[in-house]
Amino acid sequence: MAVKVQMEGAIALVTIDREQQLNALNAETLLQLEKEFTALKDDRGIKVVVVTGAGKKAFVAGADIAEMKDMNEREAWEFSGLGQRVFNLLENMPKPVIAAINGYALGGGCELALACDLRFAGDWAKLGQPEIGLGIIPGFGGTRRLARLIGRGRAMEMILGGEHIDAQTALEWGLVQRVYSADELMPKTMEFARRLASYSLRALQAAKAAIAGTEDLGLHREQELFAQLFSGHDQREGMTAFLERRSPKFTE
Ligand code: CO8
Repeated sequence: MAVKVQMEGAIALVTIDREQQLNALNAETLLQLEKEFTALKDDRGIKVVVVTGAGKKAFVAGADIAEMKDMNEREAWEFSGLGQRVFNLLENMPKPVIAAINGYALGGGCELALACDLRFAGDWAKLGQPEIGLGIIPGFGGTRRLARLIGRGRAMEMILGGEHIDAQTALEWGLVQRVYSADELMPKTMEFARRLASYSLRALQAAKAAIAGTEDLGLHREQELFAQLFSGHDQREGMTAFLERRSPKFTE
């Protein structure tokens, strides 16, 4: 199983466990996450959810490029829809969700962190939306959530520029709330989670609902634009070049 869930009192620790692929999200992993998040949503014994990645190198290095490479427009539309559905479920979870960003949070991995309520990062973490270099755009809600969190200018810089930013910059930009050393990241995250778990679930739920509201993110547009990029040359070239470890030659 690519997703592991451990309970510690009223805290659920969800670990994405595909360490060899830097925890990249394929459809199977997204479906497992959907199943686990649905169960946690309705579990009255769980008050706080913490999401992290297996190993020391990556939180999640993105959607699985090898799986996406040969998708057609329809398949890309469905894959984007699946990711959006799972991340919406997380964002709308009626209890706080904390991302413990233990390394690379790129593409779909950064989008996963954005769907959480709080982001605590290791000081070695790198965050980014590098999709542009693959000939695509973020397709799991990142275009809207990033702009909402750090503003349109910085979202443009990250999504058009495609560069990674370090944890300190992410902290300055408000993309993460706290930065910890490798020794501290999980203990401090769990300590904060325990603090939340000592409060009333009803009050936590009300606080989250009041802050988050029920805004329509307009993700349908992102899904459509994302999928259209799978009907041409550059997406396939970008992903093939990544897998072959060479620079892409974009022509469109
Ligand atoms: N997908 C699949 N495999 C991956 C991914 C990924 N996103 N990232 C890393 N891997 C694999 C590598 O292919 C490699 O596999 P192997 O050992 O079999 O060759 C293994 O993980 C280790 O990676 P590297 O050897 O590349 O490790 P490095 O330390 O050299 O580099 C990086 C680490 C910088 C994280 C590098 O792996 C990298 O750049 N990864 C890709 C990052 C990226 O571009 N992410 C965005 C992907 S696109 C996306 O997320 C779109 C989201 C919306 C999707 C919408 C639905 C269709």
